[in-house]
Amino acid sequence: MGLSLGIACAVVLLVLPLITFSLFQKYLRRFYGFQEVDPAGRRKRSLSSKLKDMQSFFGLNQTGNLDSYTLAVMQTPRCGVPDVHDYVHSQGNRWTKNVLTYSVGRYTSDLPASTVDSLIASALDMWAKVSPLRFIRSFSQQADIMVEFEHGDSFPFDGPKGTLAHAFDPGEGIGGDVHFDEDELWTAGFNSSASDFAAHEFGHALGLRHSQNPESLMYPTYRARKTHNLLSSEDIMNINVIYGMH
Ligand SMILES: [Ca+2]
Ligand SMILES: [Ca+2]
Ligand SMILES: [Zn+2]
Ligand SMILES: [Zn+2]
Repeated sequence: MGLSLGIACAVVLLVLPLITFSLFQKYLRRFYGFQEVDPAGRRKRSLSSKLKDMQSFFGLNQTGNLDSYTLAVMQTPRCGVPDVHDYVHSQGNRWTKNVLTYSVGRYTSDLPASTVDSLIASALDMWAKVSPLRFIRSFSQQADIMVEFEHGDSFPFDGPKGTLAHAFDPGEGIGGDVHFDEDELWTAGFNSSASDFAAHEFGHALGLRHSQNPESLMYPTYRARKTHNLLSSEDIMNINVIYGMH
């Protein structure tokens, strides 16, 4: 939490109220299941109650108002996977096998393919070290985990910043796939944290959800960490709950 709060005051001064309102609705729609009209005809939950859910997730004061701390979190680049899952149809949250294939379908034009390959290998290795899971490189377009820097699904990205990547729960087809937003500039300078970020997305591909614990690799916002290539004890416990111990 501290990481986002530090920049709160600087950020809020730069923001126009109108832009803010649409950002805020979009954020709650995308990550907290806010709907203007509830298709089931039940009483819809108000925007402010969804905002309280978001504030609670990030450990902020649950004011139900868009204060500067809340806004700062909403403007922090993050993963595209929602923070609450009860409204999303889930395909099931684990693979029924321990040996998974992965393949890079489309590379970014920002980095050499060999750099991307080694980032992905080291990100997957973080999970393999602490679980019975094994990852085998494949060149097929039908690998279990397809990694893409372009994508054609119904969850469009948003240009630079904002959402950086997203991933799908274990399952057939698009299940387990990881997509990075090619509108980001994936630079070599990003590398020190890039394997952590990729490992976060692979966590979703293995069935993990977002964590409220800022120490966890599965925390939803992107930030530079002091240490790299390290899972938190919570991450290790959660992957072991699903797949068993190493
Ligand atoms: Ca797949
Ligand atoms: Ca983006
Ligand atoms: Zn995520
Ligand atoms: Zn996608």
